[in-house]
Amino acid sequence: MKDIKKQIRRRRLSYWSRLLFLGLALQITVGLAKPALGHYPEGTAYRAFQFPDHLVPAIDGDLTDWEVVGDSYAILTGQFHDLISPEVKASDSDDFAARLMVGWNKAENRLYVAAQVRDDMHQIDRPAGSATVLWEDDAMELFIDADHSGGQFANFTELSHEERILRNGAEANHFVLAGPPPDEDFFVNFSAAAWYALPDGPYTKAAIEFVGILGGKGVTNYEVMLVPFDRIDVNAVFQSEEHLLQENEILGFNVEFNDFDVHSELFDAKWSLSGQHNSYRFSDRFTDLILMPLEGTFQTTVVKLRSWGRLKTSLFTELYQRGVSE
Ligand SMILES: [Ca+2]
Ligand SMILES: [Ca+2]
Ligand SMILES: [Ca+2]
Ligand SMILES: [Ca+2]
Repeated sequence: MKDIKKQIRRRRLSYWSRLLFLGLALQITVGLAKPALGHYPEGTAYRAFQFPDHLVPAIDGDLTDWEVVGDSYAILTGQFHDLISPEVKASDSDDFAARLMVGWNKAENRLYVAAQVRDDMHQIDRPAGSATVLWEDDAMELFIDADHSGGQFANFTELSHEERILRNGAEANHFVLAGPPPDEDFFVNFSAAAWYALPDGPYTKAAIEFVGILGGKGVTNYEVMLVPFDRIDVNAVFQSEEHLLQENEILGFNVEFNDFDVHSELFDAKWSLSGQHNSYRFSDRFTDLILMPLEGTFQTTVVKLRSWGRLKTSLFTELYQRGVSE
């Protein structure tokens, strides 16, 4: 931007030309502002299926309740980018294959995420009591920036311990799931708010189902429910700001699958939906998630119910008015 302004001054353009340039400069500024809020890959927005109230999934690791979500909503292996070997093009293989789905429900104000991962070596080898290194095993990392504010949200190494506790995970969230675990921990939230990291709580729920041989071939199901927040207070829910989900709204969102195979602490791959590094620190590095309206089939049911409701209301009004006038 500075260079553009210098050029404008140097050329001593006429009044109208200057106006034209200012207009262009404004457009460029607006254009540049978008990626800062997280739009990776550019021009891509993933879709979240709106669950009708009677079909919201149970968080139990069994994904049959996601069969209602059409294939067009599925995010597949080819849409992920390996942050370790970016030259490798993703496609289903014995080494790694994923199917990710995102959903939401308006009445309950909840986001739902489900993933199925096939892996040639499902590696969970951390010792018991080491939940802080959950991500060093085959894991799903989940990132949400509900109000799409962007910016740094974690890993404030330059701040004091007290400030870090307050700011870590306040404006965006980073969850990790890995299992089956050697202890009771398979779900952590790096926001450090204990109330927002419960595997069976009112604001978060999580489950993992693994079928296969630990250290060998296997299929892992991940299932998560989250009530979204614009701001998390580490101490209390009532001091936090819940985010109200709306149709067609765009949220900051990202998923990374960690694949450790032969080497315990060396990534074989780190599959990222946004394809950007440092998602654990900056929510600008997330991708976009659009909350879709109810699919047509379900809309008909709702419209029918509403029409019946209206019919009942008008019937009642008619009877009431008749009763009053008689
Ligand atoms: Ca389920
Ligand atoms: Ca693998
Ligand atoms: Ca935010
Ligand atoms: Ca693996």
